[in-house]
Parts: sequence; structure tokens; C-alpha cells
Amino acid sequence: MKRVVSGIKPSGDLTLGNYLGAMKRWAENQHKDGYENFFFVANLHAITVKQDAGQLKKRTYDIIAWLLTVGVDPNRSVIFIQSMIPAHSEICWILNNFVTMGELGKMTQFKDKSAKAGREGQLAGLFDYPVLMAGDVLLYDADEIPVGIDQVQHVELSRVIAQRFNNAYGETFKLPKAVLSEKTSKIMSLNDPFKKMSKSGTEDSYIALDENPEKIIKKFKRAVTDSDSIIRFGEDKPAISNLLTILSEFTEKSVDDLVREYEGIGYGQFKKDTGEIVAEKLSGLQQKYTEIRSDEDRLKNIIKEGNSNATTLANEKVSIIKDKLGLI
Ligand code: AQP
Repeated sequence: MKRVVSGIKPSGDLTLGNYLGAMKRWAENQHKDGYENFFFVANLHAITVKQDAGQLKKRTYDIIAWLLTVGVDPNRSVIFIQSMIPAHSEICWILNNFVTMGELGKMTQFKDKSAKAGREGQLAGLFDYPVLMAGDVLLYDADEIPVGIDQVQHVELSRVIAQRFNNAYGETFKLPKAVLSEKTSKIMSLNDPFKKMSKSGTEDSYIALDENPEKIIKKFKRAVTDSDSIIRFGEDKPAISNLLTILSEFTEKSVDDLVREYEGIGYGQFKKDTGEIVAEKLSGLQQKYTEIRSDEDRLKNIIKEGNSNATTLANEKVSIIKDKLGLI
């Protein structure tokens, strides 16, 4: 049995990027034989950027409700909240002693933010969060980590940390493997196709999953395009390729079929159609979401059960590590 572990940060409203790059894949993967799935709300990761407490709590439940909406099934997957399992914080402290400042300093997000705003003012939490991430997956002996391309570096670091611990104290951790979705490892921003679509991006750059249809259509109409007016997929057509990827996901037609369908048709019509189809599909999901989100007691029960399952495994792992280290 292979174990899959992955999380999502409640750091903003969930976007189309989160859905196509992660949540939709998670729901599909549950139906593969021989896999056990663990999905969690990575709220400890969210606080590396200042969050409003009320919003953070609300978004934590929102994510659980969205996961259920897109088909993540609590009877098939363990769904839990990171901060409710103290073993995550505990293992992070321990693993901090198996990674160097040099290694953490090379992580893209820290490097990028340091380059923009200076290294000295960056929070230690931002510097250290890849270690928390390593703990998140090593606690559960994860085999596979489904991630967007930007996260591959962190999974590699988890392997380095795990190997280092194993070399020093004997076989303790499984070495996790990053698994990229073939089609949608990265959904790009609508107003800058060289940037990832992010919850923390500017208003016009992303589609929030709970966005109303008119706004969705408008945002697609305003989406940037590439220089010529031909609809085709390719590295030299980053904006149109991104829209083709999105449309392909929502129509279940291949990109090649869409390119054939849109031969001779202009960008305007293509963006209008894409917006309308995404709006229609998302409004179906939104109706389901509203119903699921309104039953907070049920959400709490699902969380309670998931936390309990995850805690058993996580505590077992922490107690093995502590014993090896001589921590009583
Ligand atoms: N644009 C994207 N394309 C493909 N996958 C994406 N993911 C996020 N954005 C895209 C994937 O969603 C999962 C959960 O992500 P996360 O919310 O924990 O972290 P993130 O990648 O940092 O997401 P954001 O939206 O960019 O958040 P902020 O703006 O707060 O930093 C991951 O598997 C991620 O790859």
C-alpha cells in the first residue's frame, strides 16, 4: 500500500490553481488501487504570513468543505488539521537539527522574498517552513507527495533530511517522492502567464472557487493573451497555453482537440467561451459547497475522526524518533 500525503494552506480564498493542481487530483487519486490518502489543512504554514485570526479559522473549515465538495471522501481519505496534531510542531523542532542554514537559504520562496525585501527582515518561520513540510510528510511515512512544480524542491529537501536522519540513527523514515500532475502541474496567473496563479496574487490574477459567474467571465475576458492571434499550445504562447489547459480541464476535451476546434477563431471568442464554461462548472460546485459548508457540526466530526487517525500514526513516529535521540 502506498501512502499519499498533501496539504493546502488556508492563506486566502482557494483558487482555480489549487483546484486543478491539487484538490481535483486528490479526489481522483482516491480511486486508484493500492493507495492510502492523507490530506490536511496546513494552517501552521499559513502563519508564516500574517493572518487575521477569524479569517484563518473560517478558511480552515472552508477548505474542509471544498475538499468534500470536489469529491475527497472521508471514508477513503484521512482529512485533518495540521495545528491540531502537535507532533507536526514537535518533529519540526527535531528535524531542524538535521538541516543546515545553507540548505534552507537556497529554498526559492525564501530566496525570492529576501531578494525583494532583504534577508534580515524575513521571519524565521518563512526560513524554516520547508522543515515543517518535511515533518508533515515524514511523520506519516509518505511514499508520494502530489505537488505543483514549485514544491518539488521541498520534497527533495525532505528526502535529504530523512536520509541524514536514517544514516545517523538507522532506518526511520521513508524517502518520499514528489509526483507532478502531467497536465496541470502549474496554472498560471491570468494577468501574467509567467507567474503562478496564487491566492495571494492581485485580484485579476486568479479565479477564486467561490467567485460569482459574472466576475469569472469578466476576468477571463480581461486575461492577457500572447502576441499573434492563433490559438495553439506552446512555450512561446504561455497565456493561451494556460487558458487551453484550464478549458481542457473543464471540458474534458484534449488540448489538441480544442486547438482544432478553435482554428480560425479569435482570442475574444475563445476567452468568452472559457469564462462561460468555467463559470458554469464552478457554479455547480458552489451550490454543492454552500450546502456542505452550512453543516459545521458534520465538518467538525470529520475533522475529529481524521485528526484521531493521523494522531495515532504521528505520535508513534515521534516516539520512535525521540527514543532514538535519547529524548525521554
Ligand atoms: N497555480 C497553481 N497551479 C497548480 N497547482 C497549484 N497549487 C497552488 N497553486 C497552484 C497547489 O495547491 C496545493 C496547495 O497549495 P497551498 O495553498 O498550500 O500553497 P501554494 O502553492 O503557495 O498556493 P498559493 O495559492 O500560491 O498560496 P499563497 O499565495 O498563500 O502562497 C499545492 O500542491 C500547490 O502546488
